[in-house]
Amino acid sequence: MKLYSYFRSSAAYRVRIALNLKGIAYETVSVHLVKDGGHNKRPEFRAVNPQMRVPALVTAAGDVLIQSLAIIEYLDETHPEPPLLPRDPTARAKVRALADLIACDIHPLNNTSPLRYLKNEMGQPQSAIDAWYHHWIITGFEALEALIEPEPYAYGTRVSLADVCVVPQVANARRLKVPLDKFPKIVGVEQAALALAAFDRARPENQPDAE
Ligand SMILES: N[C@@H](CCC(=O)N[C@@H](CS)C(=O)NCC(=O)O)C(=O)O
Repeated sequence: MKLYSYFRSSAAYRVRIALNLKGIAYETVSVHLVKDGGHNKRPEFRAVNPQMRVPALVTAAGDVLIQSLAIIEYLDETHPEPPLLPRDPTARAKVRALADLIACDIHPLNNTSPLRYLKNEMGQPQSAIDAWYHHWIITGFEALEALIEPEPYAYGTRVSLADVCVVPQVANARRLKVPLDKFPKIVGVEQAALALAAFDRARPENQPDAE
């Protein structure tokens, strides 16, 4: 498989973790999201993903899949071990809710495109953009902190899709210097997950395109 990725992309980080957990070998194709206004805007990448975002996964059959959660569910369905969603429907809904809280409600507000829009089209100073970023991470993390019960992972004793989303979002928060002292449970989940090789190998600093 081939993964269009960028070392700092938290959505690509989720897919890297899932590929590693499943033991799937893949080739990284780096798409620099910052240089020259973003190499993701180039026609050659637009031809891969019309949304011009990473990740995009080219499967062994040559299909191009986009959207990290759709890709991860595809990987979970085609490579069932270890499962990233529990079997019980209630537990599945709870794990998906933790993942969606991050992927649908925190991450889109703090992504490169909206931040650039705040700066360039809305004329906001960097201080306002930083305040926006911190605000949406902190309100999201307050809910997440109340919902998780590290045992030691975000949902029980097995790694799940929830951990796959938590770890990259915490990495983003750390990079943007969001204080995490109010979130001991989230940090506990991060630490338990990063102790696993599949998570550690997926870290931004361990990627071939790391800067
Ligand atoms: N919902 C998408 C989000 C993908 C996404 O926004 N990726 C970011 C990097 S984390 C990106 O490519 N941003 C480029 C841009 O916004 O121009 C997913 O989960 O895959």
